[in-house]
Amino acid sequence: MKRIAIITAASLVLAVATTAAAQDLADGEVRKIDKDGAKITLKHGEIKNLDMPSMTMVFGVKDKALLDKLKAGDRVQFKAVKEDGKYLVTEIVGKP
Ligand SMILES: [Cu+2]
Repeated sequence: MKRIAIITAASLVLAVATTAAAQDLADGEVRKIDKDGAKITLKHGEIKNLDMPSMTMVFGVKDKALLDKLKAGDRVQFKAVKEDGKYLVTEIVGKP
């Protein structure tokens, strides 16, 4: 009985680690673009790497060029990080 519990725990840890790497990109929908301010408002799904539930919020962007081809209403996948207490989008991928 004890052995089964240990094996189960080990596979759970492995599954969580694998999931974290594969799901670095979060789903989002563009609500607002502020190019001058280098900001984007996104309605986003769960962001696993930030341990954040879905919500609508403003992110800074690492590079203003990320906003070039985006407009409100676009569905995207993006990567966000927390840097110096601020949430920053570092990568945005359009969704077909
Ligand atoms: Cu959020």
